[in-house]
Amino acid sequence: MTVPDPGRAMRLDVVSIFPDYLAPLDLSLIGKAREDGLLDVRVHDLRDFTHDRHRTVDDTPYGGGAGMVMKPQPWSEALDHVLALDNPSGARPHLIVPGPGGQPFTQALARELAQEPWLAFACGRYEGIDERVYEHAREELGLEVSVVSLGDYVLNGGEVAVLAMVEAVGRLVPGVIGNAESLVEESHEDGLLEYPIYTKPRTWNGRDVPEVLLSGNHAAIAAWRLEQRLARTAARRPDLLHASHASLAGTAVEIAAATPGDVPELHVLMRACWVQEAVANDTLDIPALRESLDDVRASLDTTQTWVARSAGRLVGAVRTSRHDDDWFIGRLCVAPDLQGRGLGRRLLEHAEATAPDGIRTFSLNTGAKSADNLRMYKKAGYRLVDAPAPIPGAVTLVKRRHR
Ligand code: JBE
Repeated sequence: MTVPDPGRAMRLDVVSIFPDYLAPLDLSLIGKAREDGLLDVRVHDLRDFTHDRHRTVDDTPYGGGAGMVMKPQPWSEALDHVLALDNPSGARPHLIVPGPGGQPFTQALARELAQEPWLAFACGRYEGIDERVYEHAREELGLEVSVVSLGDYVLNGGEVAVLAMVEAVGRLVPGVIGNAESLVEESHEDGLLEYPIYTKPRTWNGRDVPEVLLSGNHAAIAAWRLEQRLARTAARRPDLLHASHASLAGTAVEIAAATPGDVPELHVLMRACWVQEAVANDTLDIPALRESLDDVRASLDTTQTWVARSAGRLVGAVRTSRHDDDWFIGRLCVAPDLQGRGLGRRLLEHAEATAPDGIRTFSLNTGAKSADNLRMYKKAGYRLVDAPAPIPGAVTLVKRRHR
């Protein structure tokens, strides 16, 4: 086992009266990350901080009531011990106490916690921990303390919740999972559940894989998968389905290759969209804003342009062009009254899905101050690259192709 690199590893301390419960943290990806020195996990036995013959950690509740309460003194000594251990990063731990009365543990919280250098988990048992331990940790020890719940059901203690949280947080620590993109295309990363997946054989037990997946038509596959995600989310987790998703799920928006007949409307749509960009970025010096009707017409020959129509109306567009192994996605636009409903994302996914074999990266440009665009692209897995501005005031974003 490699010694964790203290400057690099995320530190995780777990205090429990059942340290053996945390043994699974030696296994699988999290165990491997520990061996690789990416996670520095230490498990402590709360009973080591008791001083009586029976190693007592609980007592009856003041004011009466069912069950037992964890005594403050062993917890305070256990926390002192954790804080006193070698701490090269100079940080203080964020203390997480799993409990059914906490804030919900979500992917968003996992992402936040993955940014922290040091997490300490206090596993309560019985009815929970004496309230003064929380106050002491905050006020005397200066720790950030969060009560976090895995879900609305009652477990016997915090250990199972810690296993889940360490796994969810640990896999977001850079290096723990090889392919960073496999982290992006997942349920809960962008607010929709995943589409159904299939592997060989093509027919199993008389059941066929959906025909579209065998078609080789990337655009059709992407459209089918998005439809499945929307349908699944609506059926299983309607709470996740934004009004926007729902409204687009109801209206058919069709994406088709642009033809010369689309050009006048496309020109008007582009003007409307890039006036918005001009205002957001405080410049008129945007090539897209200045494309003439003839420029737009000519672009149909030099790029692949796609238009989205809803009930006959042209509501969005995008164009793609190949530059060696990069697929450049340009002029992505959505009618101003329909923005923020996932249509831009759909056009983006469509543009990506039409990339031919041999493409390794997707790239695009947007205004440095186009906050909504930047948010959407980042959510879709794009990252800003440190390159000269393609035009003044613009930025380049890139995403590796995920196959
Ligand atoms: O979800 N949790 O973190 C819990 C911890 C302890 C007991 N029940 C829970 N649900």
